[in-house]
Amino acid sequence: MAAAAGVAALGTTLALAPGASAATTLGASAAQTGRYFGAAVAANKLSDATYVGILNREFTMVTPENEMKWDATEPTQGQFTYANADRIVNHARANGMRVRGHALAWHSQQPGWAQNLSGTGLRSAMVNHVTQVATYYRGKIYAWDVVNEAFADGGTGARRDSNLQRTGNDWIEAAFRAARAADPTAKLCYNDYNTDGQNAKSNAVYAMVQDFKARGVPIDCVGFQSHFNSASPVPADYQANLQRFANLGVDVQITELDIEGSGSAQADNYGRVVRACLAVSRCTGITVWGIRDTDSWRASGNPLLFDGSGNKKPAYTATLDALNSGGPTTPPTTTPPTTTPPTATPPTTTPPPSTPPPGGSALEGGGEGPQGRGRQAPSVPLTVVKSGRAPAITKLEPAAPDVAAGHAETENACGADVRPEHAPADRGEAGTHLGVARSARSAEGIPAIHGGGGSQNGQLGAGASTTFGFQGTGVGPSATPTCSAS
Ligand code: 9MR
Repeated sequence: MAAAAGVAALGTTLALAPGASAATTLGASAAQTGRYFGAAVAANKLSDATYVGILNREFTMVTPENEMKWDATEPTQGQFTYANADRIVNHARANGMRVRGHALAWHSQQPGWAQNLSGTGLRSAMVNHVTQVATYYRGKIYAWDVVNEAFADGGTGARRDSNLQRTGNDWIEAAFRAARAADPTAKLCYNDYNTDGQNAKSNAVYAMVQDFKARGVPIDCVGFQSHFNSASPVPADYQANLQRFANLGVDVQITELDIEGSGSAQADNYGRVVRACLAVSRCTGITVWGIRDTDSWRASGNPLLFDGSGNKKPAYTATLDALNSGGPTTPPTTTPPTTTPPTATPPTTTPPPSTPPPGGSALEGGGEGPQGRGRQAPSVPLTVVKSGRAPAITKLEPAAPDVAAGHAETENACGADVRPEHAPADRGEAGTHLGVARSARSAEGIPAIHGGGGSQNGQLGAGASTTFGFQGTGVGPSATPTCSAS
């Protein structure tokens, strides 16, 4: 059987050495715990120097506030416009930030033509929309809010009535399956509000996620919007609620955080939210819904971390302090979907049948992807291209030992997206997943390696081509993780 390895060095700038001073930006501080800190961004503010200065300095994740919604990306049925969304995505990527996609299927902000559809016409339009947008951004999105706000408020635990819901109760899973097929590299999230504590609505979402996991409907994460004010305060059981979802085997993310108020009361609430996320190992990051108070959808409540002039508020300081108090010892231990480098280059030639590679050399190639900026958790895709008339790949795994002695912590995953041979990557054909993740963590500087799961393993047929890579998030001086296939 064949084996080949890609080798990556984890970033060295993330370590908070004993005695080192605390991180001074939200993104750098969150990265020390293996998490991101993001902001909702509006394309029309990317020409505002103050806004962009704060964005580039503080944040490691970006969510387009409106630019990826259905009305923005498909204003006329079948005609897609990505100019404003692209401005945000390109800005984020050029500055070392990742992107949360928001949102593929939602009852609100639909274009007029979709509002006028129903039944199978609307269902197929929705699935096509999900497929087209997720395919267009394939490889560029950390996580998609695949479905947004599909449950009703109040005590019923029912689905929200909407044109999408009236196409059939399975519309949510249809959206998730279409998203997975279009972009196997993105985490797929369900996102909602008033689900931040345990209540009838969050119980209903919980039951849906549990059902999806049981039936193999692809879902990787749940987003908790976390729009708080005096009428809707941070729930006492906020952390417990995040944890119970995480216990279902999904990541949890705080996706649209804002808290109305001022001074120390507002600051205390921000601190509580941050500490709750840090206490849940699968809480992978926090996004605030805007940068300055004046950028907020509810500006009159002054709910954000910077005032209208771009000055840091007490809420900012409380957030940074809470992030820094998390220290570098509590990384999320996630099992992400498989990761495929967007720049993967399938082989263009196949050896003639008369010259199959001898038994042990079915994999070849290699390369190193972008390191990202030091303040961001490094994501280091490597590619190894399998070519020729090779034996089937049925297993991928990180080769042990993959943690250098003395590392505080690391987390990694090997992944491959297997497409039918000759299927152009840019058309986004879906295929089988091959993937395995392994996390390792050391409390006393002695690496402990836990075996990866095989639940996402698929099979690559003889003669087919694929790429596979390594993604790591960690803190430490160096590492030489490898992916191997057999
Ligand atoms: O912040 C967004 C605002 O600019 C839009 O006008 C509004 C339209 O519905 O959507 C706001 O963002 C919402 C997000 O997409 C979903 N969760 C609630 C957010 C605040 O309304």
